[in-house]
Amino acid sequence: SVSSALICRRTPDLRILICGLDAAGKTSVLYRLKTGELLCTIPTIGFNVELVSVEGRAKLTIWDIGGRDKMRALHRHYYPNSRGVLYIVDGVDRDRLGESVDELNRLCSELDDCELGDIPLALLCNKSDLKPQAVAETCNELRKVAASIRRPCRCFEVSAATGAGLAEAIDWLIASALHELPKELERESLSEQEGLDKVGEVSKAAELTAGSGWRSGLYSLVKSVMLR
Ligand SMILES: Nc1nc2c(ncn2[C@@H]2O[C@H](COP(=O)(O)OP(=O)(O)O)[C@@H](O)[C@H]2O)c(=O)[nH]1
Ligand SMILES: [Mg+2]
Repeated sequence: SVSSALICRRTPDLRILICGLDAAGKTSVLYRLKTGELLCTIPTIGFNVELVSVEGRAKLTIWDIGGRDKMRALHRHYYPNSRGVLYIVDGVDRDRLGESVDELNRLCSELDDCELGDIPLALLCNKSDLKPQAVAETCNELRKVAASIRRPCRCFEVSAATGAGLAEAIDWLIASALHELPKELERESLSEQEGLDKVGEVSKAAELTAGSGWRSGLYSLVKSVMLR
């Protein structure tokens, strides 16, 4: 209806969580998004939180809640009202990939327990600047994991150091959080429900390589975040 369309024009506020093992790059991703720079991080005790405004799209409150064992017990207190999750994986550290997948599965069951609904989960394979090939392999393995996750889920190769891939990941997360349809689906003039079904199929199959399909059709966004 017209009124709901008008309400939707207001820039939405979205609460986003950053999760992942220690040293995966959670804090670096947060501050890359916030400032466009890689800052020197120290292991996070407690949490970091920043407001990141994505021009014309959304205002994000992004919580980096730390990845250390002692903090885990507190995590579930941060889940309520969250609208999306950035799960950071060290794409270079192959030794800890299994541990990271275990943590991811644990996170997913905790999110299910909190009844947050189908909030989207972006899996960020970080440190692509360091070893692009290793990160691509990690990303391929995570696509299989993503396919088994019962919520919108997609893998991205990123670098907090250079900012590569981050705009696209945030773009997808915002669109999924707002249940927006990629323009390519609009062009096919599907009904809203058909479109949402298709978005679900696409994101769950998670076979699209980063950049194909969605990127071109999705809304203009975030470049400003990265270039600021
Ligand atoms: N080369 C490279 N190093 C990174 C990247 N992201 C994080 N790091 C480094 O990885 C280490 C852990 O990062 P940090 O953000 O503190 O991880 P956290 O424990 O998940 O918050 C730090 O030494 C960062 O400088 C990246 O994209 N590329
Ligand atoms: Mg940290």
